[in-house]
Amino acid sequence: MSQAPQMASYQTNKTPTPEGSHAERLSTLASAQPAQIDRATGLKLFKDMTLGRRFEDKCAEMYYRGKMFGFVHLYNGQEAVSSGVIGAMKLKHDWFCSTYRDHVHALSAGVPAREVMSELFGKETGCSKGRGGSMHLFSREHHLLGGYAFIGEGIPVALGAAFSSRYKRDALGDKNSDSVTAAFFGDGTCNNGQFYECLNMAQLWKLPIIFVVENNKWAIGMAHDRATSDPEIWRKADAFGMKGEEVDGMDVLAVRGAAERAIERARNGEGPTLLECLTYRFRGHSLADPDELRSEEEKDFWAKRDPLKNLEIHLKKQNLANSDELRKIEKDIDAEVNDSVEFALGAAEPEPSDLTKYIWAEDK
Ligand SMILES: Cc1ncc(C[n+]2csc(CCOP(=O)(O)OP(=O)(O)O)c2C)c(N)n1
Ligand SMILES: [Mg+2]
Repeated sequence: MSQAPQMASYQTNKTPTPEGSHAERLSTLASAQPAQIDRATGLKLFKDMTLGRRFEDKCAEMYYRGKMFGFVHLYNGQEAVSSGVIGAMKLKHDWFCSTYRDHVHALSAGVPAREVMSELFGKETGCSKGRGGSMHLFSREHHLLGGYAFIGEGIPVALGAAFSSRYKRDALGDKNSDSVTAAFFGDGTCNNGQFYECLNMAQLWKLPIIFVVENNKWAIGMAHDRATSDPEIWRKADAFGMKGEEVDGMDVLAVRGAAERAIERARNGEGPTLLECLTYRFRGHSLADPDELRSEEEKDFWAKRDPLKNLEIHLKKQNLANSDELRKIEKDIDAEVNDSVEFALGAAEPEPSDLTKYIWAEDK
């Protein structure tokens, strides 16, 4: 029997190094115009990122203590992306779409920690009434159009929201319809057809949407550099005549700066942006992943770029905050997270008689 043909390019099209192509790129980023922030914004960002980090740590604790079940994908390490983008948008006006790694996007969008935690415990008080769980957070009030277990599933939904914003303004004459939609998804998802179809339509109709790629180098156990034709995802915008930008996704001010530019273009009717954030997850793919594939050197490289520590250094250097203030914020956040757990544990389960409720839109 003849041997299967060798496919050299299938193995990798880049030489693997502990840090991979991300490390080279971080040193030569195409754009490095960070946002300028005042003290209030700096503290808000620190608070939002701390909430994201500590909420996720608490989920891990609950999961490993056998109190939380199902698939749970944490966001540790990637906080600068959620806080940087959503923090630059108008809450309850702009729209957001997430993935199964959605807890922190929901928190940044203003969904109360109690409602997010309740959802993870399957309680009636959860933002999806306990029917969705970790991967399907939803809040109409906070314009969170969902977390999605299928990768890429949120992108066309986000596109629809962006289309509706434009349609209301241009076809229905609503001058105030200027909302922008942010769609968050991972590097692995960019090898999926829906990504390209939606980029095409977004550029064709100049839709007010930001495609936010959270490039954390891995799609479960598949290294990004091995899986895609050009690891620089932002360059794929070129094929559609779209604006693309790459940014240090461990630096919240860099992310915010890029987000501000993209939001401005979108609101002005100048169309979409493909924003690639170079980031890293500090934990395994999900809490069921023993995380044995990634090297210790790689993890160390990224641990040194911790976005929370980066922001703290900046705030102190610019005299925007001191250590005592930041420690106080952490303490308050810990209390908020503990409160969310107590609230969720004590909340009611959905009634079995309500099994078919919320499948279709409810009558008012
Ligand atoms: C349509 C579809 N195919 C396959 C899967 C299985 N799957 C779950 S997560 C994942 C990797 C996604 O990686 P990435 O987009 O980089 O996101 P990350 O988990 O790194 O945030 C895959 C292939 C899925 N959920 N949906
Ligand atoms: Mg990934």
